[in-house]
Amino acid sequence: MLHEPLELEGRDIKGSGRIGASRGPANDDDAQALLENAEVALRRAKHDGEAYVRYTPSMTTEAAERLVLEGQLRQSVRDESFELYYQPIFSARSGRITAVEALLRWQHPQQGLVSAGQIVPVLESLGLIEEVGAWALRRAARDRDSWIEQGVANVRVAVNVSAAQLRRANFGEIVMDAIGKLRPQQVWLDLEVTESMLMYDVEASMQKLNQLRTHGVQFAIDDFGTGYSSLSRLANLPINTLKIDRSFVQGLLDEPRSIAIVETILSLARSLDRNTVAEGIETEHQRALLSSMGCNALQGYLRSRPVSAADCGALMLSHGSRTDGELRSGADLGMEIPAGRRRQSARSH
Ligand code: G
Ligand code: MN
Repeated sequence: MLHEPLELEGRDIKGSGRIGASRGPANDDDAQALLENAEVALRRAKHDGEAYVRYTPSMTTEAAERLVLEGQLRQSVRDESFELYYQPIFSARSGRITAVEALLRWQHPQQGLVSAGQIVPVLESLGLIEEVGAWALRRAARDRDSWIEQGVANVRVAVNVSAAQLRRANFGEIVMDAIGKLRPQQVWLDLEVTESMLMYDVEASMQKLNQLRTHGVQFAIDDFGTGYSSLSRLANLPINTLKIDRSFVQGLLDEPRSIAIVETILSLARSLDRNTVAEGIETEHQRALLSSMGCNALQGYLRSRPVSAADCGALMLSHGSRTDGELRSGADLGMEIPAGRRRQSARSH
């Protein structure tokens, strides 16, 4: 009803509206309280994109908890008190660490380390994601710099980008500002975006990606297979890597559908000349299967959970990703690095 057009001076005027309702005396018998509750319901309706939401008392508790969380997050943005953890990505063939993915973590005052999945939506709704996103790029650049100083080889670092960041007209400048000052001659950054982000405004996205590509930035599509990429558009996008979503990897054993999807993605990647990374490898069986299917690289708990920057540096040094050793198969994972070439690692535990 709210969405029906209104006729005004011969023209159809389209309006929209949302309703938040609360009922007395069930919810409250005080008019003021009823109105406030209705407003809580209305805010929920707007947030969830619903036309009509009826108030329930749990909404007040949730709203209060959210307010506390928002305050804490805003404070953390001011203090830059977030952390980046890194999860290695391994070559399927050699076992060597080829890249690491930076993952945002937040130190919750009571709950300990909270992961990106829980805080990114809140940061997005508060309009803080761009600031935190830029911080993550600066931090990733700095962490990489210190790994290089410790003797790690020219490792690539993948950083996740959120839709709000990519939508900005000056996305390219924001990225270059954040990373440009550090070893600008080195090409090391992969930005992970999702299918839906790219399909939102394909023309604009393409321009932004191409602009950054001229500076050596590469792109990966995260959680690939879960969105609705148009194949013809995909072929035109300057994407280097498809990251096969964890859900398909987990379904490989008992869902024939997952095998079919993974095979399709791998053959698509081959014909478009893109790299592939399988996410969420947890078992040796999954690793062997994906390697034999021709997937280029693997990421997951089987080989390494996300670890701190210091631990990640140590991991790379101990796995032979060193600048002082040329790329030899003997330095691949699983084979010992000759003791003489071993360097004191910075690992703290
Ligand atoms: O959307 P994206 O692929 O960037 O998400 C990465 C998230 O997946 C991280 O929070 C990371 O902790 C989690 N993750 C990484 N490897 C595994 C894995 O092997 N199994 C599961 N269940 N989660 C993983
Ligand atoms: Mn990712």
